[in-house]
Amino acid sequence: MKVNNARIINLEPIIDGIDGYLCVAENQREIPFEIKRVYYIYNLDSPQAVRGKHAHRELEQVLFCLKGSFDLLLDDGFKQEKILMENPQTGIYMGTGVWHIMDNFSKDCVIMVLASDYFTEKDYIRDYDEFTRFKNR
Ligand code: T46
Repeated sequence: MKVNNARIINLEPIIDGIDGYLCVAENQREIPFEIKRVYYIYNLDSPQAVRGKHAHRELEQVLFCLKGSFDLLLDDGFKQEKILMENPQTGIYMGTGVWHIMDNFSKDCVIMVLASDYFTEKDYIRDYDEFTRFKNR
């Protein structure tokens, strides 16, 4: 990937024929950190819905689009990359200091995020100028 501190994590599905596919994501294996929190986002019916617009100071996360699709814009302060999230096997690892914006959600979109720590608002950088200063510190 072009953006620093972000990469693709491909989960190899266990294919059970007519019984469907199964994907596994384990601590410190497919997921490169200890998972302390899982959250999911759904009910993205509005075409105007936009989420993210922030970066994290210390949190690491892996995002999966379990159903439907959305666009994920990543920005490391120098380079930007837009990824179409539409495959539940494909996770995006976002390390510290990656500004991200999520939009263009399909109505049936379900996003799951695995995070390396508990929620704290202090870890968020929600102002782009502050993000630029953080990256140039
Ligand atoms: C991220 C992207 C991918 C909590 O109270 N606990 C939580 O664990 C989370 C994730 C959120 N919240 C509260 C904080 C806000 O008052 O829920 C509200 C919505 O959170 P936010 O506006 O940050 O949602 P998104 O979708 O813009 O961002 C979320 C995560 O917060 C963020 O860490 O990287 O998904």
